[in-house]
Amino acid sequence: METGAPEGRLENELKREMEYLPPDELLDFLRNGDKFIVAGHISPEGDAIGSTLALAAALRGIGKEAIAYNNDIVPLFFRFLPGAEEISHVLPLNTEDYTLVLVDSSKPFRAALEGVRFRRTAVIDHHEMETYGPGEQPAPMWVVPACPAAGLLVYNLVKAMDIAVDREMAVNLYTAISTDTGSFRYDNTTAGALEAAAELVRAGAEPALVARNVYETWSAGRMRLLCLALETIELRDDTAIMSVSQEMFRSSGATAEDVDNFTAYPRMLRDAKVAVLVSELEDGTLRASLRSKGDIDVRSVARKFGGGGHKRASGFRTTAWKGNIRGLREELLKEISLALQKKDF
Ligand SMILES: [Mn+2]
Repeated sequence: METGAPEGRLENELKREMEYLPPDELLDFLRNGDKFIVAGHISPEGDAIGSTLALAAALRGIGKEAIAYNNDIVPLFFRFLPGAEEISHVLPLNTEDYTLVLVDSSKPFRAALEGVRFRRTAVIDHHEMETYGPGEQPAPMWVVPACPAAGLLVYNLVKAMDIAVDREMAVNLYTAISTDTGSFRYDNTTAGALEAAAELVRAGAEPALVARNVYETWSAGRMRLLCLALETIELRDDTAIMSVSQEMFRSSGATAEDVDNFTAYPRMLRDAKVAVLVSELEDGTLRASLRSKGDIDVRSVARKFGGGGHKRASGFRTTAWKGNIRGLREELLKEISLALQKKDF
């Protein structure tokens, strides 16, 4: 009879919990600074925005100046987040007086901040380590690729700094963790993520309210776009691929951000081990999102096209197939099929 968690699993879980303890270097760094800009990656989603807002609020809570920044506008689904309207899209003139804290990303260009001079730069991220040129690496860096969400790191950071988690912070962090785990359904859903979520609910986050805002606020245009996109789904060699063209955006009246998370649909197919969404931007640039339901490493595929991300969630943009959705679909199916064969071997 099997009871409880297999030992190896428990050990891994404990190891993960340890990894969520912020390094002292980062704690000192934040305590000693006074002017911060907290920024997440471009095309921000729940984790990038929730983490940015919660950390900025936490720093303000201990008397620091903290600007929440993102290069891009906040997607409609995340405008309900407390403080979302305060996210700045312009930098102060004297950026060199400010310390940059990158969240949910670990290189300034991911936040469209390359070339901007800051006093120092710190990183809180859960993506794979990037590679850095000489003198390029930010410090301190707290990068935990096994962590389900940057929001979970920020939560542990806030706790380690003895900052009280108020309702607004709780909503931001709960949204960060729940969206990055696919509402606690994906492989990255750990006991630690669920425990943090429970504590955040106690602190005032309302799961139903968050879910309603994130998942049940579609425009009619977005629903029409989905109908068109569903028609393009093809399942081949364990990969389900879907695409959205500019023509489809035009005829449905949907906006570019309406395609966010459409990968959820091809991945619902029982036989899909990998789900892909190809979408066409206004200038013909193609964007691809790759999701893996198991052990297939889709990041290695994304890298071949100049992108990156996580093992089970990655993506890229390319101008090499300008407007040629069919061509990129075929190339992707070929590359993913190779990755799948390697795995099965
Ligand atoms: Mn994230």
